[in-house]
Amino acid sequence: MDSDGFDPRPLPNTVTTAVKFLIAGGFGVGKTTLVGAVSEIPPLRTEERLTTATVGVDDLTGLPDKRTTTVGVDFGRLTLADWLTLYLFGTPGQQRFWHLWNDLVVGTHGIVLLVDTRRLEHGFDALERVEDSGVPFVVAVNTFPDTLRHPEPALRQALELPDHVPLTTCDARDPTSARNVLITLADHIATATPTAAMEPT
Ligand SMILES: Nc1nc2c(ncn2[C@@H]2O[C@H](COP(=O)(O)OP(=O)(O)OP(=O)(O)O)[C@@H](O)[C@H]2O)c(=O)[nH]1
Ligand SMILES: [Mg+2]
Repeated sequence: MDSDGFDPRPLPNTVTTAVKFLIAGGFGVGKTTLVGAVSEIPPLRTEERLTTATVGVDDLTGLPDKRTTTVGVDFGRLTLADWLTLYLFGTPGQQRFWHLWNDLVVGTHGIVLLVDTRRLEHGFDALERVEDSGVPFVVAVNTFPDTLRHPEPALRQALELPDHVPLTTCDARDPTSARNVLITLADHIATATPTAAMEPT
């Protein structure tokens, strides 16, 4: 740890492959929470306080504790295997920051689309952007205490999600659960594109 209290955690010198994952989704689905839960370095955050000026713009239904919102990007890192590191970029969820998307998606190997099934309608625009990007993705339902357990076929139908796109559930606050979502995405990419550059050289 340096004099500023920052722990730089250098990348292990066994790592030969780095991949870029985006954590996307609508407003308040838990993107910043997930990046913070799994990151092995102190996550970079660009949070600003939500104020009364956003009442009527930002739907906080079901999010009584939410005080801030991402206005730029979240950044974290997770070394998944001794040869493989993931660079994690959490996207902003609010529509007024979506202009960042086109830059964020450049060079992305895979996307986690987080959804909150209590507010599914807020995820449709993000899903459309993810699908349009052509980047392999998985959908993860972030479960809140009052999240109803919908059967997978019903969820797939509601999201119009093709069978080849993995659909999983997680608790974005839990490092193991969040890590499993990233493993699901890594496996999906490896299966979808067996010759992908994620293999060790
Ligand atoms: N109970 C529960 N609360 C969660 C979970 N994930 C996030 N939260 C809470 O839900 C709120 C939203 O989390 P954020 O991580 O800020 O969501 P976000 O998607 O980054 O939000 P924006 O960047 O504003 O779009 C916060 O108050 C979190 O503490 C979860 O898995 N379970
Ligand atoms: Mg956020």
